Amino acid sequence: MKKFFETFVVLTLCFGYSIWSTAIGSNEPSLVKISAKKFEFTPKQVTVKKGIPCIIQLTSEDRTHGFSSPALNLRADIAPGKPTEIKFTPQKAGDYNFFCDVFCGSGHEDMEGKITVIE
Ligand SMILES: [Cu+2]
Repeated sequence: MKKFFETFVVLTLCFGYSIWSTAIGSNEPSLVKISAKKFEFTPKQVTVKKGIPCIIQLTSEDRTHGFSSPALNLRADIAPGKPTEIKFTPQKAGDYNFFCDVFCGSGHEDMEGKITVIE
């Protein structure tokens, strides 16, 4: 009977802890920083987790750029000296392209990157 009780206590603690840590973990959005300059994004590739809220913090090192990912329904202007945040929760695993949609000079067309959403 004592053994049973001990097992019960241990299981309750483990189970309780896993629920608690899951709840804490999912409340905290992951922060992804992307910086833009002529004519590239740094980093060019970021990975986020499906179902976990995510904040993309965009900064520009030179002039106004754009950030657009139509497949994820994300779009923002990135003005220099003013970080822009986009909050979203990825719903589906996959690769999603993003690009600059504010013409910033010759080379603008190559300004792109990829968001990878993993399960
Ligand atoms: Cu551009």
